[in-house]
Amino acid sequence: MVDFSLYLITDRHATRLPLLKALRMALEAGVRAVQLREKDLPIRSLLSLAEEMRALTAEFGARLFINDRVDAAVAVDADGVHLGRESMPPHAAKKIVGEKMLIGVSTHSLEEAVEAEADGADFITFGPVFATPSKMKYGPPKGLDALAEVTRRVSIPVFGLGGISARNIRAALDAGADGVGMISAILSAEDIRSAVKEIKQALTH
Ligand code: 3NM
Repeated sequence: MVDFSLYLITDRHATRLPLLKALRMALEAGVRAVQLREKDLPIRSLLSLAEEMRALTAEFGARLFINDRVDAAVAVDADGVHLGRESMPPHAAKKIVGEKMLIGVSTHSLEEAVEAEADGADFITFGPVFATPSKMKYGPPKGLDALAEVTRRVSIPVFGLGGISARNIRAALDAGADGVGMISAILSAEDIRSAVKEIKQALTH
């Protein structure tokens, strides 16, 4: 069950702190779901980071997702796997991870969103909603109208992603999003704990 509305995605290059220290602060302030997404790490380093993150998230009763690597998700007993365009499709991942692991899928168009749901995704991210610092990687912003359309057309939870901060969370929720995903608004914040608190406040008001 998707029981969180704030989805923190990692990028160890986005924080000046050691990643695990930054994550501990975010968890202390109330983050309940984290996706390990360190695409440039070779599998052994990724796996040992995943093991450390499994222990850390368990300490806080938080959910751990692993980006792309279904094998690593199984190996560390993660709560879910997050699949992208280059990952195996949800129906195939489900055969490996079984029924109790959640499957998140990154989508960037209405078609991808509808397809992800039909193929067995438990939830999707849709984006980039707003301009992100790394615009080159994720393409131009899709905007709130596109987010709203996706939320109308799928019945699984939709997380708005890309350029999300405390300031625009209300707009994403008003567009129908069930939650939001983010990297820099948390990991690059001067004070991670207060950033998370402000974001959580915006999510509940
Ligand atoms: N995926 P920030 S946008 C990892 O659109 C990611 O699928 C995106 O970082 C997508 O919160 C994005 O710093 C970056 O904008 C999110």
